[in-house]
Amino acid sequence: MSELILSRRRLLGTGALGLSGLVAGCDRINADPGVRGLLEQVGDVHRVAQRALIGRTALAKEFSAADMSPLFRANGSTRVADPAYRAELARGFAGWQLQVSGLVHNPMVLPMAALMALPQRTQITRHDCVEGWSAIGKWQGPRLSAVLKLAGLRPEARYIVFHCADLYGGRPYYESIDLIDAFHEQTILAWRMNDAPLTEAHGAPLRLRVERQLGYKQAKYVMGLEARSSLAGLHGGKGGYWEDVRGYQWYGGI
Ligand SMILES: Nc1nc2c(c(=O)[nH]1)N[C@H]1C(S)=C(S)[C@@H](COP(=O)(O)O)O[C@H]1N2
Ligand SMILES: [Mo]
Repeated sequence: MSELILSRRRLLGTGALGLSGLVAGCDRINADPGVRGLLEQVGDVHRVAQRALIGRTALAKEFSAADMSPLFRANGSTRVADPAYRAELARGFAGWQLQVSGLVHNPMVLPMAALMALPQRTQITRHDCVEGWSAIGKWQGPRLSAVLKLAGLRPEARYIVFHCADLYGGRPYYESIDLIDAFHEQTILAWRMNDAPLTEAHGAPLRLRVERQLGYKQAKYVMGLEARSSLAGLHGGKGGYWEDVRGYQWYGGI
């Protein structure tokens, strides 16, 4: 904040005024169109700084059932070739288990029944794909934080990696988020979409919903979670499929 006040003073050349003088004189200063432009710039700096500091835990907008898109398109992989996946799909994922590994005190496997037995969160949110489409859908599942609390993160853990069952363009799809998003209220491991179990096209049996980020972060076909201290040495090292392949931002904030 003091840095912002300093930069306001620098911009406005009001070093002698002091903050109260500056505030008192605001209306007068605001009336000058040139100064107003400068204030707007400072406002932008402040918005960015505020978002960086406290904005990460704010909730994504939630919608009502009436807002749900009649058609939620499927994108990226819509079918998984892996034989073990296909066998589990055929039997309703009865023997499927989520693997929780890496920097945790209790590495574990969780069958679907265990994920369904945890407290559930339901949210109607908008999915924004960088390819230029959006859709509003309803998601249900346990919070990722509940699973991480069961496993117990080690202090060195900084990232949660999502290992997926599909290959896209011949490479394994994967994604990762930091612990702010991992413990965000709306970050869930969804097994239901629009009041029905996830379909294969949308990521059955389990996908990530990390609602403050773009579509490519919403990993489908999640087979395993891995807590790591660094993303180096994992696939292309940039923390996600599109990050490695096409240089997309690792933090796809919206
Ligand atoms: N495993 C996996 N997850 C993925 C993808 C993918 O190809 N494979 N595509 C991503 C992209 S770019 C988008 S927009 C969304 C699409 O989710 P949907 O198919 O449910 O619309 O999934 C994301 N998660
Ligand atoms: Mo996307």
